[in-house]
Amino acid sequence: MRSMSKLWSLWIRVGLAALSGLLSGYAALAVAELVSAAVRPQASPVVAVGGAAIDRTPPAVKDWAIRHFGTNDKLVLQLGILVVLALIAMVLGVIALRHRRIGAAGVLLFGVVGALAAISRPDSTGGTDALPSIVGTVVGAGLLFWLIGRLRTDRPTFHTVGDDENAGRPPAAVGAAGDGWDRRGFVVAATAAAAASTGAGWLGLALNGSSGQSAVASRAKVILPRPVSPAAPVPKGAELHIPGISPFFTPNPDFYRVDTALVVPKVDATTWRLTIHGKGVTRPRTVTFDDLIHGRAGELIERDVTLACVSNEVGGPYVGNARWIGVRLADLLREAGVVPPSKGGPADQLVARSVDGMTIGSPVDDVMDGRDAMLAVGMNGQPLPFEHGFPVRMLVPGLFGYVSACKWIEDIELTTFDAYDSYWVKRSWARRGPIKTESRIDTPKPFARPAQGTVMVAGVAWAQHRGIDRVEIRVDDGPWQQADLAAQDSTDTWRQWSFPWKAATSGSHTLTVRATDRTGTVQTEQRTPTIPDGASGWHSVVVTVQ
Ligand SMILES: Nc1nc2c(c(=O)[nH]1)N[C@H]1C(S)=C(S)[C@@H](COP(=O)(O)O)O[C@H]1N2
Ligand SMILES: [Mo]
Repeated sequence: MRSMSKLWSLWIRVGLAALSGLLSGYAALAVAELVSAAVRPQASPVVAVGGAAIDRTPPAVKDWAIRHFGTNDKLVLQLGILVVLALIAMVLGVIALRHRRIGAAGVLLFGVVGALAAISRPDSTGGTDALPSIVGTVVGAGLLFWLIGRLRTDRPTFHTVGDDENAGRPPAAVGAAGDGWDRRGFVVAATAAAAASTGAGWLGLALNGSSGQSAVASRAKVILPRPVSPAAPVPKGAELHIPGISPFFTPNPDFYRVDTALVVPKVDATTWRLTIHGKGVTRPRTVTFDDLIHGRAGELIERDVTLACVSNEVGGPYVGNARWIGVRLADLLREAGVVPPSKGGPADQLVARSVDGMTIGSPVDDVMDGRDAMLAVGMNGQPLPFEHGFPVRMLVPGLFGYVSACKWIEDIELTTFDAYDSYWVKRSWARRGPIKTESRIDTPKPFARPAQGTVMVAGVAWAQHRGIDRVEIRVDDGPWQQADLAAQDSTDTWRQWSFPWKAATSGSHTLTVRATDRTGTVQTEQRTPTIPDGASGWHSVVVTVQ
């Protein structure tokens, strides 16, 4: 009986050791969060390690994550990191029961990992980025050392289970249920640590959440300029009023978001600068937000442009249309002395860099060929939302976002494709990413059960900078039939279409759509994955007519 209760007591101590590990990890992260509020939110270990993980994620996995979790991919990543940390912390706690120093050193090791991740992030501001991880894990290791100390018995009963050492000792020395470990001390220390950590973590989160106040204030003060070259009014009939179809303009809150930023950069427009330099830049220049807004950096234009992501699956949601205001990028480049390669210039690649270290490379010829490439400051009548690149982002109609649409831009370097691979290109996406001719059925939804009669099939088609010429629908294996096209706004925007389908026979039917662009290219049936240069294939929807 006695050895039974001893075994029981051992298990309790092992459980409490695991709990000690968990509490130490919690304290470490909470303190790190608080310290990161004093340094910068991006230096918090989960953000730094998460960012490093994103950069090292194989392209196929990244694409899978975007596909399955959408914009929640980052939340899922952070939760995953926390679960792994919790498990490791518990293991370290149990190890510490036997080897207190090793357990505590294990916690410190994680501090080193977090610190290294933080200082090696592309947007790191230096050694102070290591502080949250270091201070946090020093506190965590100290706490583990202390808590495990309470769990220790005078003698290492841990490995003497079986040889009944306590036999003959007075009950007081053994303890009512334990083997002489400091129960009261443990409970008090553990409770105090949990409470203090919660306080520190909460304060850290609150401070980080309210960081970037100057950026928020600077955005509130932005008055969008009146464009010298306004967008043509949207033609009558460009917007169909069909339930379930994507609206012609995607409202800002609904606009898809794809980026690698775990913490959305909050950039103060009043201190923002953009530098243009590199090969063939005879007049390197730094411009301010005021320069852009007041037209000193180039003509202010307003244009409707549809943006699409290379990670968008056939039929997927990562495409949106907005009315943008910005400075014509070609003006700025010409002022800086840039000559496109087709006219003999030395640089064929423009590399945009963001404040968070993203690099996006666009062909100089595309940017300067007369299309409305711009440094955008306004989106659908608002200053850019922080998520979409405030204060300034790049846009090049006709190119996927990963090779054109740098958000939070702060640097433009002229170079060559031979000399430099940008972020996504290093991760096996193609150097050049022109948008493919695509179409999508928005309504009916897959597995809808429409009644017999006329079913309105409708959606959008896009082939930016070429324009959409025709959209066709096929029911089951029937002939291709022309859909009705909404009026074309510009060749840089998507085009809505509709097709009143006479659904005569009940049962399951497959609706398939394909578009033809104005160069005569028909959307290919051939299915390709998103990697390396965007998905292709026809979108189809299966419905059951009642
Ligand atoms: N700084 C930065 N800019 C970025 C990205 C990013 O990860 N970081 N992602 C690019 C990609 S892949 C796309 S598709 C577009 C998406 O822009 P949106 O989030 O405003 O829709 O932004 C581009 N610009
Ligand atoms: Mo993208």
